[in-house]
Amino acid sequence: MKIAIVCYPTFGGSGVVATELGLELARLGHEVHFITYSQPVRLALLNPNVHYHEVNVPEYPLFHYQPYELALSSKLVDMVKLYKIEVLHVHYAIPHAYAGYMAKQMLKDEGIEIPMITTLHGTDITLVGNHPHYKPAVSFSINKSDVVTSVSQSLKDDTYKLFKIKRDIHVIPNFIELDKNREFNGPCQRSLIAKKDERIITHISNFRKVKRIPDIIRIFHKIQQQIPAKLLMVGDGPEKEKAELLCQELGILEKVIFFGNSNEIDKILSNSDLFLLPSETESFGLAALEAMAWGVPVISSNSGGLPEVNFDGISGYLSNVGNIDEMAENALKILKEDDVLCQFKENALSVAKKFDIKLILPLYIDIYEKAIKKYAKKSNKQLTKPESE
Ligand code: GMT
Repeated sequence: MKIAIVCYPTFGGSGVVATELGLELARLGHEVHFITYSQPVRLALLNPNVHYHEVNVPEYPLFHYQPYELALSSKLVDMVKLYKIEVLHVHYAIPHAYAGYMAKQMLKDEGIEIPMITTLHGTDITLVGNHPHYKPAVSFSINKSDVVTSVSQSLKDDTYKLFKIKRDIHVIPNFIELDKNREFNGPCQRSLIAKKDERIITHISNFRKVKRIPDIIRIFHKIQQQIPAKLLMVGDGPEKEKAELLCQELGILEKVIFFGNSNEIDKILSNSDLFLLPSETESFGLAALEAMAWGVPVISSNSGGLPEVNFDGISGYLSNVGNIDEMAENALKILKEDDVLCQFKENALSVAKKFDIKLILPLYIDIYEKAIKKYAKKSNKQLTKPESE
């Protein structure tokens, strides 16, 4: 198949999912075209089936806001025609589904019909898309998609609650590549980060308010009062500076390492003993799943789709949003004894196996194939219409 993937190229979960999906499809022999405004952070281009087309928005003094949707929809039209792309898969409704729909209409005008799959990722529904300024456009473009998928049951329920959606939403959970090289864990790596007796606790995100960064610092503050520990804070965003100040205020700055955005996520996770994700809301929690794939148990809130990923008492523990006392207690339950930690690590990995890319990818392939077939039938019908019509 020839598939166009539209996504955000940044460190956010939706871009990571889109990139990993595209790369795996390319490995299976499909031709994949990434269309976005800069090269996705996890995109390795050393595969003849992987193409990357950059969307450029020319500056013009009249534009107070750059018309990205316009440039994206035009780029989609051009690439579909040039590469004979058969299906559009847009990740994150805003503005991708909207631009995708416009591209479909422009193509239709030229006699080319192509299906569009929209994958909802979370904040496009629960935070941004729900804003009255965007809501009508988001509802419209979801309803105009040929197939809609969401990354968790919880996100599907939220979408029906928040928008007037007239079509089925297929739940296809996020996934993880379990077969990749997971070899570089070792004592010398670990000793660069922490002392021998210290537990390593990690958080990875875009440091937005929704991640409740101060809760992470306060949970760690309680943990390190009981056991020797280090906190690794990976990522960057609006809450980072406040977090650094809070660490200073609590007198724990020397026990916390702020890495900023990193391409060494695997190395960091391979050396971690616990992952913290106390988010206000999380449609899935890909970062938690990535940790679990490295055998790292998770202490998280129980909001959104997190209970579908982190199994309470098995791969970690879940608590109500903001209950930092319980989160710290649960973290200590896992971290205090080596044998308990070992059991949780094993459990985290076995839960992660349920989200193996090998199990999830066929669900997307099935959707693409059915959509392409449906459109082929449609255009055959049009071709064979009697002349009198
Ligand atoms: O979590 C973020 O702020 C990034 C955001 C994104 O759109 O990239 O993540 C959302 O999509 C991820 C991939 O499907 C999910 O794992 C995250 O849970 C979801 N974030 C929220 O719902 C807050």
